[in-house]
Amino acid sequence: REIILVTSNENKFKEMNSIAQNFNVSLIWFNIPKVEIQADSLEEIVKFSAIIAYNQINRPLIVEDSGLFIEALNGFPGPYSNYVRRKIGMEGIIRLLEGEKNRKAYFSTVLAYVDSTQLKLFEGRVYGSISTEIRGTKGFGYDPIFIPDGVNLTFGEMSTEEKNKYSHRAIAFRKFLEYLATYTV
Ligand code: ITT
Ligand code: NA
Repeated sequence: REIILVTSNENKFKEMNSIAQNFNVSLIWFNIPKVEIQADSLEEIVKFSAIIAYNQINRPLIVEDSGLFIEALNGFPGPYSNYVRRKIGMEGIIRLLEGEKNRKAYFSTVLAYVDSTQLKLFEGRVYGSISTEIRGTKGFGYDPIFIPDGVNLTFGEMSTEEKNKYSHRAIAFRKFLEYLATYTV
């Protein structure tokens, strides 16, 4: 079975492809810009992205939108994670949390599947904390400052396979793959 993944982010493709193989799904990477509206929730953003992509491609596909939600900052940057990373970077996040004891945060992925009959959402979350310094050179985005609960490594210090044991994206994608296994268009 083939499923198209629309994303401009090669790391997302790599992470998901390594899981897809275990489910006998071949993931086809469409490296085209995902159209992103500005909205206050990942769900709303990804629904629009999915519909726009489906209108262009007309084949069953998935897109996902992810964000980092920091408790002491009331969930900021959340759906604005991309913009915030470009503006202030990981250093900026560490600075915002200077002297803050509560470093709890979670990553969320909302994945949308769309075909000719439906649009369906799958969420994945991983809880953890923001490190006090940047650690590791693997992964992408905020990986070097996020420590998932249960280990002392940042995502930036993990291989793709290790990150997939914990990550928001892996959780959302496995939920989708389990659904897909029971579903025929
Ligand atoms: P798309 O083409 O799929 O949109 P993107 O990299 O822009 O790729 P998002 O909009 O979903 O992806 O990501 C929002 C921000 O959160 C962006 O700065 C990412 O680098 C970061 N991010 C997303 N997933 C992440 C992960 O697993 N680990 C670390 N940072 C992540
Ligand atoms: Na994006």
